[in-house]
Amino acid sequence: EGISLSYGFIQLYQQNDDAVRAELREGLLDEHPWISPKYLYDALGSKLFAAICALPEYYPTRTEQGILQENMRAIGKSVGRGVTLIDLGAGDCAKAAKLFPALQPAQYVPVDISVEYLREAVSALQCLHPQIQMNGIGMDFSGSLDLPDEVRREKRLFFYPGSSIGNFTPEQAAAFLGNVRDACGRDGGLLIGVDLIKDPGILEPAYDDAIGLTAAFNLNMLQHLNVLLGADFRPNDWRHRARFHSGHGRIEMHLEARSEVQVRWNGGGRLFHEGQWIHTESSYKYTREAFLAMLERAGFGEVRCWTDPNNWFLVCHARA
Ligand code: AVJ
Repeated sequence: EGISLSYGFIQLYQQNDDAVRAELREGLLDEHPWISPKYLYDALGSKLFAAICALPEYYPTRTEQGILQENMRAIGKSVGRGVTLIDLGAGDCAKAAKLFPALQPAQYVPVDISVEYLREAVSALQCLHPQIQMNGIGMDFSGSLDLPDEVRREKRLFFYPGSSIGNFTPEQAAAFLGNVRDACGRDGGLLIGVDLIKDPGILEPAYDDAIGLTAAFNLNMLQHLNVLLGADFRPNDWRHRARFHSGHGRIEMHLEARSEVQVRWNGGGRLFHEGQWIHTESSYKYTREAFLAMLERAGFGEVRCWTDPNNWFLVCHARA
């Protein structure tokens, strides 16, 4: 007989299906069509993103990992032990798992919109670390950070790595950081990674790689929309685009119609003309100064920062 490990997987749906469909229709029918990047993450999308992180062109994951590894002792000292580690957009939980030896969290709470993918990742990780209480939460945390009662209130450390904060506009990001600050509690904090503004010659290939993984990631959103909306998008009708807009300080990803495309979904549809695009993701890049100012405005106290030798990426620990 083996040892049976049980863990509490909490599944929450903050948005019901009607609200999701309404949001998707609103974006698709807009004069400038858009879809929130959170819909990139169905089960396949989460796998494609994990693969993107291993691409030679996609420097953020590797650079952030280098910063965390180089400074693990200092980060561990700054954060302290026995935290309640709340991992926002946990995905395969690999980044947080690398912090376990230094932080020895009392509880690990991975949160992700991609529920099935998260469930598998957490059950595998729980087997490797039976001493850590793990509670996975499937939820869209972009609107509200209301966590269930199972999540301990003591020493909350929100972990928001990978420059996921870049998916928000700076205004949204400021509001979101304020929510995190409020959810921290007095003895809590935030460990966050943010991508820094750099040469477009480095930025753009990271979002338009040679073997087409990012293109597949972007196009897969259409298949996810087909499921969510009952739509009939054909990925072959669309082309992946990624450009850095220095005025906005952001990478934009689009899906551009290769020809005139008629799309239908339950209760509606739209004709897209050739060359028309759907804006599927913005990925904002910051300067160190702008990002630190935003943390301060969100109400955080003492902040410690670490970066890589090229100054491509920034990791910050901000106390509540
Ligand atoms: C998960 C939002 C940080 O913006 O770099 C990767 C997503 N999009 N390649 C990013 C992404 C295309 C990623 N974030």
